[in-house]
Amino acid sequence: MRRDTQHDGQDAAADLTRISRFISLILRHKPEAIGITLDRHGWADVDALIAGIGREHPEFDRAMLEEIVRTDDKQRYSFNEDGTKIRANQGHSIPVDVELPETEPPQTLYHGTAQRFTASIDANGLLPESRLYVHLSPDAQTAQKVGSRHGKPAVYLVDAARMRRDGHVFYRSVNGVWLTKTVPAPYLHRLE
Ligand code: HQG
Repeated sequence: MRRDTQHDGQDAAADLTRISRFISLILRHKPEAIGITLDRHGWADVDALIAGIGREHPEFDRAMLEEIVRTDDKQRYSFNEDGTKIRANQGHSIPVDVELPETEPPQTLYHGTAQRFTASIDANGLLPESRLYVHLSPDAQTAQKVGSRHGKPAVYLVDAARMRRDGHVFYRSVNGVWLTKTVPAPYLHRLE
């Protein structure tokens, strides 16, 4: 097989992306996939994570983990202060409390979804589905990208100010995603 520096670089990047997806699965949904547990604040032990992933990816080490955390395009993960623990910043399906303070949202937030979900959303509002919270974006462009993950995108504007006045609680994850339990249909306005 032909090897050159460029291909090695691409292979290494592809490995990191694959492992990053796996870390996301472990830290948000399925720590048991590598036989580890999360504490109630979502923290995993870094050495246990590295050892667990190392069973499937023998080349994986602390330097690779640090690179994944540092370069992640959505800043999905955080280390604790002394670097012995790691957690996902948001996106969990398992019930952990990542200790986000209740935060006053901007007037409007956005939600990106797929067009095929809009009939159900128009009828039932936004539900968290498999996750703990509905995820909202600070701008329409980000929402559009989130929606494209599911198919032909549709974007809703969310009247966050009115929700807040009506007693709905909002959190902002450390990577800038807005979270709330549900968004009832009257607060939604379909943009496209
Ligand atoms: C839809 C990504 C039918 C909802 C993103 C969404 C985000 C309904 C899907 C984060 C519905 C759930 C989360 C209803 C909601 N009827 N469908 N009543 N209510 N839905 O992946 O928000 O790259 O769990 O519109 O950037 O797409 O993973 O949520 O389409 O921040 O880090 O049900 O995941 O980040 O899908 O994405 P998801 P999401 P990562």
